[in-house]
This record gives sequence, structure tokens and C-alpha cells, in this order.
Amino acid sequence: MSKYGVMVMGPAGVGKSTFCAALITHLQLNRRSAFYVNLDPAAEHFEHQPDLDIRDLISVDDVMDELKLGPNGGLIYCFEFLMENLDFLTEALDSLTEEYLIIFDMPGQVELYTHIPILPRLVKFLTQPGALDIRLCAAYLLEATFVLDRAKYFAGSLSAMSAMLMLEVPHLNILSKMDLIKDQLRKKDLKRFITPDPSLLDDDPADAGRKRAGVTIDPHSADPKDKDALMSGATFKRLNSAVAGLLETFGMVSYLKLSSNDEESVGAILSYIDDVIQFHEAQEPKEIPDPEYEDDV
Ligand SMILES: Nc1nc2c(ncn2[C@@H]2O[C@H](COP(=O)(O)OP(=O)(O)O)[C@@H](O)[C@H]2O)c(=O)[nH]1
Ligand SMILES: [Mg+2]
Repeated sequence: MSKYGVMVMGPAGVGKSTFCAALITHLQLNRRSAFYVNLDPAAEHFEHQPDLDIRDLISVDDVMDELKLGPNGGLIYCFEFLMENLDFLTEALDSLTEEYLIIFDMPGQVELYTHIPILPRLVKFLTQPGALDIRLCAAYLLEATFVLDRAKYFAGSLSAMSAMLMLEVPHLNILSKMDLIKDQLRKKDLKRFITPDPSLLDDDPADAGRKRAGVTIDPHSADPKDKDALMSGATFKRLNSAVAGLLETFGMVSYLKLSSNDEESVGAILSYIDDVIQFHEAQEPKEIPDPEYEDDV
């Protein structure tokens, strides 16, 4: 019996928990079952109560108090503790049928996605054939307002790609909070952000001020050791060009658009999730209740 799941990831405040809540509401409205797993030990408020909550295993406040750790160190400790107590997950998830979509709501600390190998270990454990064997995909959220600052947008896209390469499960990249930028970009311009276009850096509005002041930047010849190049932003631009080039070379990142308050967009993302984990292929045909005939029996 297969199990199906999605791990909702991304930096703090991008709207992961809001998306999880919107997804659960949408599943319920469509008579589907969700199993909500909160893995953010610092989470405080939920629209839907989690079915399984890491805070019942370990509290980040206790960890910070007792071990004198900061919030990031506390989070890493909580995850290491979870990895030593994987029964906590197995016991709750083992009996779920293929009808469920298991939704993992993750913390936002970027260390978790880039610096330390805990998440790949957790994903391996969840997907391991013969054990939980969850067909899992990752949904990596990046906030749509990042497109208003191109350097930020490319840095965010690089972290999305880093998570993608690290986890080795089907991966969806999502621009969240699209409602916040919908009046600020033309459709044609938005397209260049949906699939990252490196030439965005050539006509970056952030350069307009510099151009007006007569500062011309040639990122290719900028020497990082040159103080003038550094102060004029040329080396920063060179770094950004390198990041954009890397994204283009890999050609792996493109985005789906999400507004969690718009059910249609949540439904569209769900259809991508279903597709990459092949959810529908495993479902038994359901009998359609027909009251007319039932009365005759
Ligand atoms: N405008 C808008 N705000 C959103 C959306 N999704 C989340 N938010 C807001 O963003 C903030 C952080 O959301 P949350 O889901 O807690 O982020 P998390 O830290 O990634 O779990 C909250 O104030 C949400 O109300 C969205 O689609 N549109
Ligand atoms: Mg959250």
C-alpha cells in the first residue's frame, strides 16, 4: 500500500503554513483526506489542528532554555532529536492508506535547506521502500515580492535549486503571495520570472539610479579586490550574473503561481502535486452513492 505526501518548504514567512491550511480546506471541500504533520517546533498558531505535531515530541523553548541555544541552534537540535526518535513518525503514519495526502509543514530556517544534511536523511527515511514508502514531493515556496528585487529573486531561486538538488524527490517551485504583486507587473514581464531569465539583470531597475549618476558597471571586468568596483556595486552584480548563469545552465527552476486566498490557484497547485506523486493512479474507483436505487433495495 503506497502513501502519498508533500513537504512544504521555504524561508520563514513565505506562507508555508497558510498554504498547508488552504490545501487542507481545498482537499476537504473535494472530499479528500489530509493528514497534517507540523514539523516546525516553533510554530504557534494553526488554522487546522495538526494530526501530528513535533511540539508533542520536543519543545524548542525547552531546548533553548536548557541547552542555552538560540532559535536556529534550537531548531537544529529539535531535528536531530526527531531523527533519533523516528518512531514518532512511523507510529502515526504507518497505518495511513493511499487515500491520504500527508502534508508536512516545515520550519523556515534556511540552514535546514542548505547547510546541514538532516533533511535529505529525513526524506530518505520517509520514502524508503519497504518502510513508510511515502511517494513524496517537495513544494518549495519563494515569496513573489522577491521579483521586485532581482538580486533577491536570483538568490532565492538559487536556494530553491539547492534544496532541489539536495533532496532528490520530485520538486515544485512556487511563487507564493502572488496577490501582492499582481498589479505591479505586466504579464509579459512576469514570464521572465516564471522561468528565470538571466537577462533580467541587464535591465535591472536598481541600476537606473547608478546610470543616471554616470556610473557604468561592467560586471565581467569587476575585480572583487578592487575597492571602487566593490563600492559601485560592480562585484555584487558580477556575483548575481554568476548565480543567474548557474540557474540557466542547470535549467531546472521554474515557478508555479500561488495565492493561498484564491482557491483556484490552490487547486491548480494540488493538481501538480497529484501529478508528480502519481496520486490518482493508485486510487480505487469509488462507488457513487445513488439514493434513488438505494431506496429500491
Ligand atoms: N497577501 C498574502 N499574504 C499571505 C499569503 N500567504 C500567507 N500570507 C501571510 O504571510 C504571513 C506568513 O505566513 P505563514 O503561513 O505563517 O508563513 P510560514 O512562516 O512560511 O509558515 C502571514 O501573515 C500570512 O497571512 C498569500 O497568499 N497572500
Ligand atoms: Mg509556518
